[in-house]
Amino acid sequence: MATERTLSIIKPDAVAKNVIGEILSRFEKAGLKVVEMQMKSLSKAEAEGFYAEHKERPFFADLVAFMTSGPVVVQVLEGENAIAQNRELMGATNPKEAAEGTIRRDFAESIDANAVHGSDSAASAEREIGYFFGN
Ligand code: RTP
Ligand code: MG
Repeated sequence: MATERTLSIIKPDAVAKNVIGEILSRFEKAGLKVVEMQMKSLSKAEAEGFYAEHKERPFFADLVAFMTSGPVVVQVLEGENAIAQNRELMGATNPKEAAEGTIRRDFAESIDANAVHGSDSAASAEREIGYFFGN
């Protein structure tokens, strides 16, 4: 297995719930290392650009409104198989379908306010890390 990097975002609902530390702790306990990190409020243009792949989807406007509703914490996680491992720790997009013990099952309220983002492929990880942290 290869050492990979993936982009993770702690979304506004989780920041508001005061569980930044608990979520980071899940990554660390699973062996993923935080190698870059910033807390910021996304502008509308930043959120639209980040989720550009979804711009034709019916939920796009709600997604952008949610992602700009409060500060987020953006980090790069590094470790063995980091992209898939992070997705596993996160759980399904809809927290009602997320497995027990996953971040979304434990901290997310709804499919819109679902606590975390994680890159879904090597190509996405490369683009998303560059989007926030450059190359
Ligand atoms: P993310 O990109 O945020 O890590 O989430 P994901 O890969 O699990 O899900 P994705 O399909 O990429 O969708 C991005 C975000 O859009 C919202 N969404 N709403 N109402 C809906 O049917 C719907 N589908 C997706 C979710 O907040 C999801 O995280
Ligand atoms: Mg996605």
